[in-house]
Order: sequence, then structure tokens, then C-alpha cells
Amino acid sequence: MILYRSMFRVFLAIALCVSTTTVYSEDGYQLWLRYNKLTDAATINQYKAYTQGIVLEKESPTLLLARQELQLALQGLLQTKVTFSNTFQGGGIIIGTPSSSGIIASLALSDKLKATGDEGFVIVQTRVKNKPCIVISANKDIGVLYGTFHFIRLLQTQQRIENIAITSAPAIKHRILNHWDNLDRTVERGYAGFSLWDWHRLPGYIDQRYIDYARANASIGINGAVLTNVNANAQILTEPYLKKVAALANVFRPYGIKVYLTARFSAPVEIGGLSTADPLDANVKAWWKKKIDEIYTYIPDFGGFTVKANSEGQPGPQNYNRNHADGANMLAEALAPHNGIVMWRAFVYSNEVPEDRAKQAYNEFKPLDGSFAKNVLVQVKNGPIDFQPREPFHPLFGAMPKTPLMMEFQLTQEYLGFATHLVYLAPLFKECLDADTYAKGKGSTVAHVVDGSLENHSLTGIAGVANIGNDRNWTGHPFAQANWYALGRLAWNPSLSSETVAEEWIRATFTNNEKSVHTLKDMMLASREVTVQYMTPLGLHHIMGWNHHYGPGPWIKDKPRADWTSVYYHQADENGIGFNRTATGSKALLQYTPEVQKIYSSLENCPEEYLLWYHHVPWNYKMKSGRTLWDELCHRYYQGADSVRRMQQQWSTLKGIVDEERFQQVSSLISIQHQEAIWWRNACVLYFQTFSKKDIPSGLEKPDQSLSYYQSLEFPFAPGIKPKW
Ligand code: BDP
Repeated sequence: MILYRSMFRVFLAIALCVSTTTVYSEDGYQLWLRYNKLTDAATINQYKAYTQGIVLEKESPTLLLARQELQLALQGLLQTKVTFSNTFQGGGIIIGTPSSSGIIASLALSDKLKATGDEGFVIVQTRVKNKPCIVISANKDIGVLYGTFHFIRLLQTQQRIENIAITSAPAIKHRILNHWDNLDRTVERGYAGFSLWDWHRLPGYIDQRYIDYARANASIGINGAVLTNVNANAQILTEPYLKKVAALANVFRPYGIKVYLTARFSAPVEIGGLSTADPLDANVKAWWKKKIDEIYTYIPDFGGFTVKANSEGQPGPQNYNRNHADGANMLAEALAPHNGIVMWRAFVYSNEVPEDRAKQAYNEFKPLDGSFAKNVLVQVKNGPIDFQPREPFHPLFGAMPKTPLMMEFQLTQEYLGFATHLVYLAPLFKECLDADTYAKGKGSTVAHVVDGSLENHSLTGIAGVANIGNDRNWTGHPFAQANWYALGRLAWNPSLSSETVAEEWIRATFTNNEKSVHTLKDMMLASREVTVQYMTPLGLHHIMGWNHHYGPGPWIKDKPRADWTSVYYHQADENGIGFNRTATGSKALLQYTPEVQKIYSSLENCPEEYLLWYHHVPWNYKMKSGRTLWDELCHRYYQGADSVRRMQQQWSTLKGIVDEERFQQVSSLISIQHQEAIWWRNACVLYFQTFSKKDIPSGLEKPDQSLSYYQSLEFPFAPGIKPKW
């Protein structure tokens, strides 16, 4: 019933689109699953040759979803009626597994299928009873669903399908969204409305959103959702909430998505009535074992826990003089009989140690390599500080060979202009994944650490901190959908290029008009670098507004901890600017392999995008451009802000091609982005000028406000702030 409701909406939307020749309105709800009529006649004709019908011999919940999706897509994209049947009538698309389909079992696909594991798929064009047809098959039902979505993507992006022969399997096993969602439906660092999870009305009320969410994830291969904030609330582990979680798990299951929760380490005390949460205490162990066994009575395929412990005030094993492995292994032991996993986060930095924050996770975790249980992944943020516009890769990648390390990226734009700025993050993800750790010589990329190939780990994972809320278009900014999309696609295949992913997304989300695809791709591919320029050029980092991280705040100082201030990170003084992390400074660079050290250690050779990350550099230092550091810094800020204006012009060419509603929405957002880029530029240049004591280079327009004006701005209600419990 519920599914039909959702299909009806999509049909309605499609009907509306074709019933009018003028540009129609869209609100972005359909994401990249729009299935609007294709425009290229030759392509449509080619596709029609294969759309006489869909054959699904034996149904299952997941296979039914695949069939319905395919029918929906074909009918929308080709505007023809597509029937289905459980017998082969000659031609069409056959979907299924060797065990659900006699036809598929009779085809010589077993060699190909062997290589695709539990989730991969094979798509081939072949002949059955001498009739041409397309076969989408897999070892398991979920692979058929993934294959179906892949096939649909080929159609949406107008690829040729004759002689198609695709074998695909995910490179990474656990492809997960981390929702930082609180039980009151606020979302920490969330900028797209409130949480999707309507805890109050669960389990009785199943919101259509849950189904549409699962469908969207399945379409890009995401197979896990951590439902709750890493700053966890133990209540989620109580019986009433577990029943609610179970209701969500039931919705997600046919889409191949497992649910996970965050485990608050002190739960045995808070909801269990124990006096300690010491992981080596027998009662604590017994409590968790019982709790975990109980969870599996509600959710037989529960995925496991994500844990933030001894970080930013969260309780953890160190409260009892135990280490991270003691804590992780205690939970892992109780989860193991159920095949559950622990994703133990390495985002830790001590309250006491006055050590460069960039070094602390490595210092704490590296000595523990080899001491984690088999079902533990250590989840490491992409960089050593905290999801900055640009950071080097985290030094733990390549440094813990005996431990499977899971990647944590942030989709929600906490430090990247919230859901107001257009920032396509695939280039950021790729920069990290493609970085070479040199852990086992050249080619030891972060991607090979994460996909397990470098050290032969079969337990692998990648997580994205979700940017999804209950905004009608899911992510607040229509383009932020691309970051959700990119996470899924790159988790499946980290070797895809940012460009390929962008192009797929653009064609499915906006248009197949070649010129516009080109313009949109250009905007998206440039956008991350543009943001770096107007926020944190040349390796600057963490100079955002205090706590909410909205807007510039390079002047932030005198807070409870030095590493919660901006002055700690930029270290500007009258001699220069930047954080010396080389051998003569904090020595953070020494945590990397000698090959990596060599790239960054000398001031002369350090790539300029990381200059101020690794070096404290004199204001008069001669840059590659021939300018002084001060002049170069100013130029970068100005260039960044100017580039947003260019983006604005590019977007304006889409008028009449993109539907009016999304056109207007993006136009307004880019115009705010432009104003905010100027705000960033002016505030930072004026502030750093108090140290450099130099003029803004001639030819650059002077800021129209004073530094004290920018410093006086306050945003007590900026969205996404941490809850105060
Ligand atoms: C920072 C966020 C904070 C998170 C923390 C984390 O500011 O809200 O709780 O990371 O990842 O980026 O645990």
C-alpha cells in the first residue's frame, strides 16, 4: 500500500511533466530518481528495442522492488507502457538470481557471477530463445536491485546499451550514512530541517519518507544507516526505542540497508542501574551482552554500534583507566555471535594534553594496532583536525596495518557554508582517497587502506555524516544532494572520478542537455576549490565562527581550550602566519612516512595548498606567483569571492532549461553564497592585516565594513549547534 502511494506520486509527477510543454516546477524531492522523459529520439528508439516487458520469474520483497523500479523508470524515461510477467514471452529485460530464475540459471553466467559476491551484479545483453534481451542478475536479491538501479542510471544518462556487458561489485563492504540525529529530532550539524526519524510516532506510524530514503540509498549502494548522533543518548537502547528502531529496520530491510545505533559508553550506569561502565567489569560485560541479545530479538539483522568515546566530553573506557581497545572489544565480543560490528571512532583529543590536536588520535591509536577484536573497525575522519575545507589525509591511514580502518567523511557542510553554499565534495573525497600514504611503497593510497587491499582486510567500511533532514528536497541545497550521491558511488567504486560522478548526477537530476551538463559540471568541479579560497586558502584551517562554525571567526581566542580557538590554528603574528608542524615545530608531520614528510617538510617545496598547515611563513615570503605571502593571501581571498560571481553567471545560463522552482532556489542560494564569500574575504583580510601591517594590494576593492563590525556579528540561533545535555 505504502509503496503504491509512493509510486503513485512519482507517476503523478511524470504525468504532470509530460502533459505540459512549458518548463514545469520541481521541488527536488525525487532526487536523482526523476525518470522524466528522455529527449534524444535515437536513444529512446534504441532503448525501446529492449522494453517489451520485464520478466521476473519468482518474487521476493527485494526482487519485487527491482521490478517495480524498472517499470517505473522505463515508463517515465521512455513514456511507453511496460508490462511484466513471470514467464518469458520473447524479449525484454530478465531480472533475478540463478536460484530465482530458471532462465538465468540456464545462461552461462556463473563465472561472471562468482566475481560479484553478495552484493554485486552482472548486466548482459544476450539472446534467450533466440530473442535479444537484457539480463540483470546477481547471486543475491540485493545485487539484482543494485544492478537494476545501475541499469536505470545508464538509461537516465543516455548511455548505449546494445552489447552491454557489465560486472560490478562494491569495493567496500560497509557503506554507511551516519546520522547525527538526536531523539528530539534536532540534528547536530544538520542544515536541512529536522531529523527524518519521527521517534514520537514510531513504531506505529511509518512515514513515506522512510521508504523513499531507503530507495534513494539503495540506488547508490548505501547499505547501512547509523540512526543516532555520535554524541549519544542511552535512551535509544531502552525497550520502547528499540521497538521504534525495529520498525525502521523493517522498512529498510528489502532495500538492503541495515540499521546501526550509537552506543553511549555509560549506558550501563544511565539506564542499567550499575555503578560503573568499566569495560573489564564482569557486570558491565554481562549488561551489554544481555542488552545486545535483546536488540537482536527486535532486529535480527542489526548491524552494530558506532562509538564516540573519550572525545569532547563523551564517556569512555579511559574514565576507568582502560584503553580504546578494551572498550571496543567488550562491545565486539557481545556483538560477534550475531555478526554485528563495532565502528570505534578515532576522533579523540584529550582534555588535558597540550599537544598539537592534529597529533593526538595517532598518538592514542597507533600503539593499539593489533589489539582490536576481529569485528572492530576503527573509524577515522579523512583529516587529522575536523572536516576542514582542506586537510591532509589523516596520519593513521597506513599506520595501523593490523587494524581495518574505516573512512569517515562529512557530507553535511559544517565547515563549508552549511546548506547555503554550493560545494561539490567529491573532489575533497577523492583528494583524500587518492593520496599516497607510502605505507608499503608507492601506490599505497588511502583508498587501498580503506578498501582493505593494502593489508588484506576483508572487513572494510566508509561512512558519510549525513546531510539529510526533513526539508522537502532532503538536503537543503539542491546541489547538496550530489554529495550524498557521491558518497554512495565512491563507496561502491573509489576509483570513479569526481567528474564521472558529477555527470551522472547532473543528467539524472537536472538535464541531458549537453551544453548545460558541461556548464553544471564546470561549476561543481570548481566549487570546492573556490570555497577553500574564500574561507581557508593556502592551508589555513579552523577559523570559522565560534561553536556554530558559521562564517569567519579568525579572531576567536580565550575559550575553554586553546584548540577550540582560531588563533591556535593560524598562529598569525607580526612575523608571519601558519602552524609549524615540521620537525622544528609540533612534529605532526613526522607521523607520516618519510616519503610524505619529504613532500611537505621544506618551506620551498611544500605544495602551496598546504603551506600554512605545515609552516609558519613570513609575510614577505616570495610565493610561486612572485607575490609576497601577504599579497598572495589577499589575492586568493578575492579570487575565491570573484569565482562565486562566475558561478552565478554560469547558473543564469540554465534559465529555461532547469525547472523554474529549482532555478530560483539555486539562484538565491548562490547569491547568498556570494555575499558570504565577500564577508569571509573582508573579515579575514582585515583581521590578518592587523598582523601583517600591510596594505591590501592595489586593484583589489577595499572592504566596505570595518574589522570591528565583522567581529561584532553574532548568530545565537545558527542551526546545527550541539545540544547541551
Ligand atoms: C565536530 C562537530 C561536533 C561533533 C564532532 C564529532 O563540531 O558537533 O560532535 O565533530 O565528530 O565536527 O564527534
